[in-house]
Amino acid sequence: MAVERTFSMLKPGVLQRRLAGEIMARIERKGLKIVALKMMAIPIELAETHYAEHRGKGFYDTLISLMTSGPVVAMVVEGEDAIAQLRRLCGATKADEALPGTIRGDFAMHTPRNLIHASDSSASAEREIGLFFEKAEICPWSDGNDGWI
Ligand code: FUP
Repeated sequence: MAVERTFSMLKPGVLQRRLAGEIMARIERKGLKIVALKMMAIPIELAETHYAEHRGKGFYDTLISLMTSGPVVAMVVEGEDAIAQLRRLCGATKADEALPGTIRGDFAMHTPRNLIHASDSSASAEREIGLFFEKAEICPWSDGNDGWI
């Protein structure tokens, strides 16, 4: 399996619910590596660019207003098959379809408040990492644990 980088973001509400540590712990325990991390308030233009594919849909205005309603935690996550692995950890987009054991399945009651974003393809990952991080903000590291994980 190829080592990939993916973009992830803990949405507004996660810090307020004191769930950031719990969610990041799940990502770490899986064996994925956090190689960039920052807390930020997203300007509306960035939220609109990030979610441009959804412009015009019924949930778009709510989505943009929720995404700009408080700070997010943005991350670059690295690992073998990281894009699909992280999507599986997150669970289905819709809160009533996300299975128990997944982040959304365990903590989200309502789809607009589904807690976490994770890129859905390598093209999205590359685009989204570029939107949120400068190259110098990505900090690759090695722990010699690869054989154990
Ligand atoms: P995902 O890739 O799982 O984050 O899902 P999408 O890109 O399809 O949707 C982005 C966000 O829009 C979701 F995380 C939540 C919100 N959304 C809704 O509120 N209602 C919908 O029917 C679909 C998505």
